[in-house]
Amino acid sequence: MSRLTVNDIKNIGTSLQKLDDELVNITGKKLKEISAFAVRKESLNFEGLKVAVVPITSGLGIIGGFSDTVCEILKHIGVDAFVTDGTDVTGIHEGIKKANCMFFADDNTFVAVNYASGKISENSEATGLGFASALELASGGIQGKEVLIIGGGKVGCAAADFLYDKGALISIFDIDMEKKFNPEFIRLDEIDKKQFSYIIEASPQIGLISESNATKTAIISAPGVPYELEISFAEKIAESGKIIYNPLEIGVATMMAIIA
Ligand code: PYL
Repeated sequence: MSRLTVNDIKNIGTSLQKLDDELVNITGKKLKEISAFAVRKESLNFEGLKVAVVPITSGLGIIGGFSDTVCEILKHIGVDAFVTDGTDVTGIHEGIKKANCMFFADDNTFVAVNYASGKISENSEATGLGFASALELASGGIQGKEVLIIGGGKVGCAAADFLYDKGALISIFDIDMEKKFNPEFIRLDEIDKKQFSYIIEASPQIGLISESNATKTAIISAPGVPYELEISFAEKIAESGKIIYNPLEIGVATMMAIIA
C-alpha cells in the first residue's frame, strides 16, 4: 500500500457516522460489525479495554493527523483510545503503562500489539481481510461466485485467502508473473479479457481496471491506497453497482478486532 497523505485522512474523523451509513447500505453492517465478521465473531465488546496510539517519527516520519485519526476510528467502534504524549519507543513505553498493554504504531509497518495476550495484527493483512469480509457481505454470500483480485501483495492475498475459504472462485492478476499463488487460483496474464461482478482492487496502481473488466452492477471492494479507480469509471459503477472504499477505517477496525 502506498503512503497516506494528510489530505487522504483529514476528513475521516468527522465522517465516521456517514461511513457507517454507507457501509450499512452496501453490506448491511456497520464498520464494527464488519470487523467482527472478519474475525468470525457475532459481535465485539471492547468494554474495559484501553488502547494507546503511538506517533512514530522514524522511517518517513509523522503524517499530520494520522495518530489522531486512528484514535478517532478506534473510539468510533467503542474503544477507549488515546494518543500518547511521547513518540517512538518512549510512546510505546507510555502506552504499555497507561493502557491495557495494547498499542497501535506505524512506521513502514503498521502494527497493533496486545502485549498481554501476545496477539499482533498488521495493517495490510487486516485490510485485505476486512475488505474481503465487506465483499462477502455485500454479495449476499460469495460461495460459487467468481472474484477478480487485482494485486497479489499482502492485501490482495489476505482478501483472496478469505474469499477462497468462503467458496469463491478466485482469479488473480499481478504484474509480477513470477509470484506464486495458491494453485487453486486462476492466474490471469491480463485483465481485460473478461467482465467480473465481484472485484477486489488491491493494487497500488491507478487505472488497472476499467469498464471492460466490470459488469454494470459490479461490487468493487477497493482497499488500495490511493484510490486506484479512475474517476469516470468509479462514477459509472456507483450509478448501478457498488463501491466499498475507505483509506484507513476498515483496516484499523479489523486490526483491533484481531488483537482484542
Ligand atoms: C496505514 C496506511 C494505509 C495505507 N498506507 C499506510 C500508511 O500510509 N502508512 C504510513 C503511516 C505513517 C504514520 C507516521 C505517524 O504519523 O505516526 N509514522
